Amino acid sequence: MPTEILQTHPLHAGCETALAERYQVHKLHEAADPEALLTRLAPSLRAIAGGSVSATLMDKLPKLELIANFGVGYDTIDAVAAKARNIRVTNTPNVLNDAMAEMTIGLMIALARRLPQADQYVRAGKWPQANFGLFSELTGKTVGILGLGRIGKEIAVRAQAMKMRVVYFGRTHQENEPYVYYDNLTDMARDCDWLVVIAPGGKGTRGIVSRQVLEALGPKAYLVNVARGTLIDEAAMVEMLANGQLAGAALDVFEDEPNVPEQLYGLDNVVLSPHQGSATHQTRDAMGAMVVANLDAHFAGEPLLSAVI
Ligand code: 8YV
Repeated sequence: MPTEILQTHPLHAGCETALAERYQVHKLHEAADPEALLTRLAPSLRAIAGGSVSATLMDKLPKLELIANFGVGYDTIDAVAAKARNIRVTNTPNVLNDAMAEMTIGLMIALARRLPQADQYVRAGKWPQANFGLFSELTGKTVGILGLGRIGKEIAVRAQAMKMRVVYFGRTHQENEPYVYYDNLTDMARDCDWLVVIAPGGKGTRGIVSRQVLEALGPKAYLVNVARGTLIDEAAMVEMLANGQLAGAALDVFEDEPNVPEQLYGLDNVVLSPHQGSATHQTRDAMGAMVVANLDAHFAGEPLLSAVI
């Protein structure tokens, strides 16, 4: 009898195929009666693939040993509850660093040079009538990175390739990094032309990009969020973008995905993207492989590849 695992939401197709080859997979998101499924699985279910795991869900699955999250950010898993119940948690670090960094620089250029609008302009046949305009460039500007972790460092390298000056804010001063460190986010925002948000989500960072930070960033500066919507005071951000108190924003993540504040649709100084940071074939394949490898390691009694708990 193959080991029974639970999938909490749709996963990358290759990952689903590999899981189905090895395990008996139950899909919570497809269950006609999720509660009945959980009751039935309670005596046997040993692992979850995917995120969105609350303490309540854990309590319904007393034999749960492992949660293998598809993603580096595991803010949808109650990590404290998992630890208290001796449930291990794994994520998918490193394999998405390059895709995330590419996306970040892409969003920055798209925002600065108004690439979505340029495309629309040409398609609408407006080019013969007038020039599209002149815009700003990244070269020579200062970018402040909120969260100089694995992905933040890849963004920093690429920003330097764009001839930008890189500074950062985070919990710790990383002495070996060549970038200027700020121990105060508001101070950094005041000194930046761009603020890139790439710190983990969760309680510890909720609302860290507050109205005060956004005011310090100011009407000439641009905001990029490729982390989690929860890090930014979204209501303040929308209001300030609409009032010209921020120059613009490129947003891949939102507080209540897939719902986007409707006011953003009407703004010309934003670039919107549907949480695509890691969405490339090679990266999603690698993330899926890591989910499977963590499950396999666990059930083979081997060390987990990427345990966070
Ligand atoms: C998502 C991400 O996991 O890794 C993360 O933390 O946010 C993304 O890579 C991805 O959207 C999975 O659905």
